[in-house]
Amino acid sequence: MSIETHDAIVIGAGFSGLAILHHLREIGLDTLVLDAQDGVGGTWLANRYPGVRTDSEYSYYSFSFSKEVRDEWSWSQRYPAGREVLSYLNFVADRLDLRRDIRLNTRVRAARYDEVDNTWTVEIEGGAPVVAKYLISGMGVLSQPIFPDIAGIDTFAGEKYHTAYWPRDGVDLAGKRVGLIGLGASGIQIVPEIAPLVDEFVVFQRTPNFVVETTNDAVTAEDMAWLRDNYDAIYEKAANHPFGVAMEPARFSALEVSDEQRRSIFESKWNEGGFHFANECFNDLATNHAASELASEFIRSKIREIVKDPATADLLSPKTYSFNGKRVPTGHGYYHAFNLDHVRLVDTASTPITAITPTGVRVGDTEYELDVLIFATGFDAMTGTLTNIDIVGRDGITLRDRWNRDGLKSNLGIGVHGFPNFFMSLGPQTPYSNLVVPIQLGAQWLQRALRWARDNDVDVFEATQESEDWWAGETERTGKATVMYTEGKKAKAWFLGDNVPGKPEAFLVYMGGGQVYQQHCRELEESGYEAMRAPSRVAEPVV
Ligand code: N01
Repeated sequence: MSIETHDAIVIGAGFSGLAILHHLREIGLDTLVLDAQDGVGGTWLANRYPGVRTDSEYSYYSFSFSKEVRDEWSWSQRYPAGREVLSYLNFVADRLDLRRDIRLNTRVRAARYDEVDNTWTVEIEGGAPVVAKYLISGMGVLSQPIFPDIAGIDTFAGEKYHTAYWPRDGVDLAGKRVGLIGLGASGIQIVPEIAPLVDEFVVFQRTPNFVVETTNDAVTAEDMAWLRDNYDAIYEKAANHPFGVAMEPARFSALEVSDEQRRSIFESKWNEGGFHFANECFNDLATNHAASELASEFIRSKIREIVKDPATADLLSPKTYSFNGKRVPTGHGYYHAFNLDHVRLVDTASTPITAITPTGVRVGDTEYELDVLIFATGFDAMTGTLTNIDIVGRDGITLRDRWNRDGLKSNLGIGVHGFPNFFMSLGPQTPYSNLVVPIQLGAQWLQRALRWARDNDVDVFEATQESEDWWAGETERTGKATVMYTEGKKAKAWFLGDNVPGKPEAFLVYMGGGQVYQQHCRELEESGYEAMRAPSRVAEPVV
């Protein structure tokens, strides 16, 4: 029986998988995309919880490479809802005729490199294996959900949901007593959406967040016409911004202006909302602790203004770390929701959750009775999807064991030594960014790399050990120069791996700036991919 063979196999049919399929097809590579879900969309298909939407604005949260898609797709809101992003990705799949090379309901169990044939064999749950020269991960960075390790979690007799496994048909929460554990970006989006629907809402908070509220204006036909005329410039702006947003980087320090000027700048960017606050106020909110603390105090003052009950406002105000210590979430009426009488904030930092019981959640000795319990407890970020299956490189070592043994290593988050012809879209140590930008630029980089390999008869790309050591050093050096390190440690941020008990702490993302990262990718390309061409092994003589 002959085995099904392709030039490239991509795992994941989200933003990454769609972009890569399109770009590899353009250079004539026979590419197959495999995805465990029953539709395209990746994270946007999985995360269907109430309130899910982009934290990036529509104008730079989409691909720029297809004129057809740009001309024919219209967004309806400044921060599109999850279902609209999912529709967009379905539109992309249809418009670019991608579906014929996407196989859904297909869960990859393992992938093994064969040194003799220089191929990857991909094992599929309940199906025949498929083989390809190139294996590419588009499995997503926040796609391996985690549940908290709380005693009795399986005993809860009511309805239990994780934000990343939300039922397709939705959940009827009307008139119910609902509890929520987890207040990162996901929990923060859920709170204002479901608060008006439920009878009682108990929000269990372990660590408060600095939420920047925003408004969600309608996108008009004129806005879309303007965007179509200016798309390339907007995309370029986002690509040149450290965090991949189409904004002008701020030019001066929070410490070099008067108190009055600072307040006025904070106020105006707070009014613009969302990522404008973190990116456009001052140039040192991510690098200087005193500046980050000034932003923290401004947001605390906003919380006190919005939340009527002073004790609740105080609890919602982070004090153990400062602004940027966690990925800054965008709020859509988050703080206002706590003014509703039936919304109750329970502090589980001072008195921890002791158990989940069949009827609710116990905090210290107090039991909160609930009909529904929602977990917005996050993900094993950046590496979780890659270590959850067996990706087996040279000498039979899995990526999981390689990283356990040697620490997190990659060349630019794209390739790993010992894993020839294996590429990652948004692998660990890629930029901390609006992700659509590195996804698109990464797909274009890969297109050029694989075309070059074909034109130059190069059969194997494999990151050198030196390149991995260099990039691990760069990632650590640049990361440690930010408050994301000092404050992120205090806040147990996912980008340090500190949100997963037992996970070794490491910078899982590159904090040195998306534009600097892209420059490194260009240099790698211009060098003839030198650092991706580990010396090939010479076969041992047979005695
Ligand atoms: O997950 P998180 P998320 N007991 O890890 C709590 C992206 N995203 O899904 O802080 C009690 O941020 C934990 O508490 P603490 C975005 O990049 C994007 O919200 O550890 N609580 C925390 O509050 C984001 O940063 C968008 O004390 C426990 C929460 O669970 C990333 O995904 C939308 C606990 C987890 O927060 C992750 O966001 C949504 C325990 N044992 C997400 N364990 C958009 O832009 C965990 N927690 C659309």
